[in-house]
Amino acid sequence: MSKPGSAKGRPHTGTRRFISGVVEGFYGRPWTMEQRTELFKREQKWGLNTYLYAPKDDYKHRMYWRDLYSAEEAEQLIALISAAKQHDVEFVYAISPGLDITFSNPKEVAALKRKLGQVRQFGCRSFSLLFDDIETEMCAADKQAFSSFAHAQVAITNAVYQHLGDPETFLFCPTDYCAAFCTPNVSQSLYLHTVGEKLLPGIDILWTGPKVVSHKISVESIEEVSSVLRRAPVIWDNIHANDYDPQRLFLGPFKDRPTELISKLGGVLTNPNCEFHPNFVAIHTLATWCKATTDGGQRDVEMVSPSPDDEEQDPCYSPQKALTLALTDWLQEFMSTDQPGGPCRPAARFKKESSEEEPMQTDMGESSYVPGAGENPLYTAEPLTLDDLKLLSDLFYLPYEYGPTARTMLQELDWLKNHSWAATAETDKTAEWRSRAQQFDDMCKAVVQMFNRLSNAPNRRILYDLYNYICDIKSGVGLARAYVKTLGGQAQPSAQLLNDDPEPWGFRGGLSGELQRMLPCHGNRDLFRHPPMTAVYSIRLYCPEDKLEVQRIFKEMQSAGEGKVPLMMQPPLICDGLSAGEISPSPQCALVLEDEIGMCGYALALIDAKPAAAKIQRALGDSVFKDFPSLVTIQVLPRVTDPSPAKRMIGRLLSSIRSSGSRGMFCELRQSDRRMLDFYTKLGFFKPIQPAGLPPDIIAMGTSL
Ligand code: GDL
Repeated sequence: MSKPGSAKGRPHTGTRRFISGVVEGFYGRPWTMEQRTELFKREQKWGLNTYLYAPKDDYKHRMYWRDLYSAEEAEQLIALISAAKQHDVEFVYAISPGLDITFSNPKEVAALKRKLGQVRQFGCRSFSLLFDDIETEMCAADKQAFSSFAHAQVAITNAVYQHLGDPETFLFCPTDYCAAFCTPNVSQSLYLHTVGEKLLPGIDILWTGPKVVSHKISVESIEEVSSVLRRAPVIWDNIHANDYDPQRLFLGPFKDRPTELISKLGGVLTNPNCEFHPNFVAIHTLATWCKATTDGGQRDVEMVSPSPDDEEQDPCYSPQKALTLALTDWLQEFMSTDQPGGPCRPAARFKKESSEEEPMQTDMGESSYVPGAGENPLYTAEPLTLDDLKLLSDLFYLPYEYGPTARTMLQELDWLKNHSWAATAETDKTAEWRSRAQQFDDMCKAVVQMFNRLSNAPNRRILYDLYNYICDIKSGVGLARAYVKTLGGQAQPSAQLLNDDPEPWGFRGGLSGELQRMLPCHGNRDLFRHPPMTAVYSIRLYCPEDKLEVQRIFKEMQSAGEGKVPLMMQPPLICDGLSAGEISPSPQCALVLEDEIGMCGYALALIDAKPAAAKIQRALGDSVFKDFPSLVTIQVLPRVTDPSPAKRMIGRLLSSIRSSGSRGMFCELRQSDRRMLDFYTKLGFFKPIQPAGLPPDIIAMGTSL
């Protein structure tokens, strides 16, 4: 496989050029012609060789795919295709006819050929047919003509490919374009097998990896799909795509794709953020990745031995180093003003010692305003720094990962919240609480400073693309900061955000946010609490030999949860006897959870909880046992970051208890046990109950069966 770089064609035999670059393939406002031309310049500079034109919401690419381009549009496309050529970038024109094409109608095939023929006249030599995100059910006419959807797509693709004279680059995007879409799986997918077998060998196939937005793409997964497709796929990478969530932007490095893949793929095209300018990092780091070689060949930058933070070290590519390189170049871009839309107000001036630039002034001939004695000094903006950009990237990192500073902020806020009892009362933890609160405040301040410096950067185009996101994060951080101040007993005006009648920025997210907060699973996928699951868990029935391990987990969790009041001074819970092995769980009502290390959790239940309550002299009213005769307890070690195994255990116990004829089940929790309180609350079906006879620090939650 030759290295990326040249835009010469892809010979069908011998060494094929590695396709590298960008696919404009997202939903939403397409990029402008000017931005695309800027992209070609960058691609050339960074050694990327391809641009795939596939903007989902461009009328004539998808919805009105049959319509030919008008003279004016033609002029623009001709200019664009020629700009790509000038910059040694291969322009691939994609069309998405799948929304309404009738594959079996020759007129439709003719329309497709006519449209692509027109684009060929514009100077384009490389094409692509995309069948992603469409209905998989064929119309009656097509069902008669083709034995499957794959057969229909392949027939039309092969016909168009041959009509265009077997172009050297021709890409096909299947409807099942990631492993998650394959039934029953990649190796047994009839659809993929048909595509692999019938699609002409000169046609490349696009693939997004295990998922639409793939966290990691492994060598094994590519080997598997390559053998089904009978060719190396070209990755359409959605790692930086943000068209599915208006609050997210991805400024982290290209990551979690081993460079060993380079020799196993036909290429990689990134489908990045909808906003053009923030894609600097996405594209720059992809270019660095593409330059990595495993054969010890020439490298522009030393990419070996990444920092110890890198979980999986790639001998040829360090995401952290690639990120620093990208941000260093991006900083220059922020500082450039040689374009319309640059700063034009005196407010955008910089402190003299830190910038060579003349203050921008458009007051045409008028002398600058100089404040007199006792008047307000002029606003001076500090210049943006590399650290600001590092922080920005950390806050808007990758879909499955926050950057290091963002992670620290989340951890610290979580700790401050969970130890808020130490904030005001004088305990041995109070000094630590205050110092950590101060550090948290400093981190929040750095975000505000970064915001200020960014909003004064000379390059306004980049700023405007980032603006909504940085405002949003500044506001979110402001709320957290106010909250910590409130916990620490410092009455700050900003804490008003948290009162009963907050401003609209105190409750964010609109209707969509509102709906999400109402769902019992809200927060289940928080990256902070539940990073993507990589461990495999198994749940099995408890047996008497498990007693010691269950006791161990119980003790471990008890000491982890120790708060202000030592445990022995707290009233016991009815379920403690179950966990401690003093009471046996009811048959079929006990489960244990295991991972590759060993037992990591359990869920135990009693169909009739009355005797256990009597054992600890808990005098609950009879009415409680009438509505909720059964009792459950669950513990899961902190290393289990995914909430689903615990939920599954509860689900299984609920059905066992329901089938025993019980009317309801309850659990007891200590008020200080926020973790379990949160767990039961998020399940959605346990509600607080207040039976008479419950000690003050204990909460009971119940569910009817
Ligand atoms: C998709 C779409 C793409 C979109 C992306 C992220 C492919 C092949 N198609 O499924 O247009 O931008 O998800 O939302 O990825």
